[in-house]
Amino acid sequence: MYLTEKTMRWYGPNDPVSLWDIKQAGCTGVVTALHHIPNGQVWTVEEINKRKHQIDEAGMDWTVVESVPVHENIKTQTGNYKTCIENYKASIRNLSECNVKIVTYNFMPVLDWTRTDLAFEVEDGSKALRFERAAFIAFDVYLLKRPGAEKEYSNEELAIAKNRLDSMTDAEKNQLIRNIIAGLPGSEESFTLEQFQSALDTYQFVDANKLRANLIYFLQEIIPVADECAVKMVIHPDDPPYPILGLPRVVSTASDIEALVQAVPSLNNGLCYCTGSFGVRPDNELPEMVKKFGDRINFIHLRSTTRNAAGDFYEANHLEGDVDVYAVIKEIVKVMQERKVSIPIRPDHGHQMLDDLKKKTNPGYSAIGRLRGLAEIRGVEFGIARNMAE
Ligand code: DNO
Repeated sequence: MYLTEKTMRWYGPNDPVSLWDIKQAGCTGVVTALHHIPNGQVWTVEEINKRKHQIDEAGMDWTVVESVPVHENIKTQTGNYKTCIENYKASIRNLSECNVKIVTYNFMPVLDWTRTDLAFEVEDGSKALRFERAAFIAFDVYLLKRPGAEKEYSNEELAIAKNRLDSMTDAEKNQLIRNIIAGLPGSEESFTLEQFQSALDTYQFVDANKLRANLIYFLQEIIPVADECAVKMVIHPDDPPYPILGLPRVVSTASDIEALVQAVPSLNNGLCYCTGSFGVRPDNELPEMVKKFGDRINFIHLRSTTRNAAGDFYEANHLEGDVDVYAVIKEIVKVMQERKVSIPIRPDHGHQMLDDLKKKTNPGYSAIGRLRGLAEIRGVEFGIARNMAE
């Protein structure tokens, strides 16, 4: 019986959650990255091994890299992008040499994942991450004042956003700005408002077609290297899974993934299947996507969101919300038996709860909420797998 390999994300030696915490949560694998190496530069064998030894000492494996970030110049194909791609290839080769064989990345312009509220109190008193559309529009139109932004929203939406803005104190406005542009954990970029607008401007001539072409070019360059050294590259979907701030996004739906597979069919051109990101779109059929891309799903982020008609969503408990986690896990268990592999999984995010409410934690990545998520996921998977086997 093949079960998923249980992992948790670790932000390295400065993470308030220790490797021993992760081990006690029942993980055998760790997901981490060399966040201290600037985006675009080579990860050397020496630096990779240093990190690997820290994880070995806690009796776990460095199962997945999340992420080797893709430099903005690669996404826009400007400046030294060719050098950045060569450096990326060198990092893949070096990781392989150290036997780290699964590499996550994303191709979201400028921003990685985006939320407006990092401490949204849910009814049990725990805190969740939330994306509130009115606050986001208020940021875009009235705080950032992005040229032309108001044309992208309806009059009704603008009126709601203006009301929302007027309800905020200055401190709340500043917090909203920081939440969006100061970089959530794991995103490699952080901006001031001026820098942020200039970063957006670099996409003036990059529409969705161009971004997709640039992504395919990148894949055509790096996947042959991944093939040569048996590294599985897994792309993380856009979060949220639609264009924001006038920026194109091209990894949001099954047909987006299909286009990448068509262009570069190697199975090492794979997917980090993130139910929390894909699940924000009601038109993404999550269990179907596992069936469709099962042969190239090589890393799983499991979490659920609750969305509403206004376009807001918050991160629900792992077995609640709009994602049918049971149905997803069932398909994953089937895929693993067919492929005869254990796919690494991590509980993606978790509520800040219990003792963690008193601590300074990385938003989404406190220990206890993820422990709860992992325990629930593990139980569901175990039940499904045993049932299938009997
Ligand atoms: C957020 C994460 C993302 C993810 C990157 C992958 O919690 O899932 O930041 O790590 O998009 O490159």
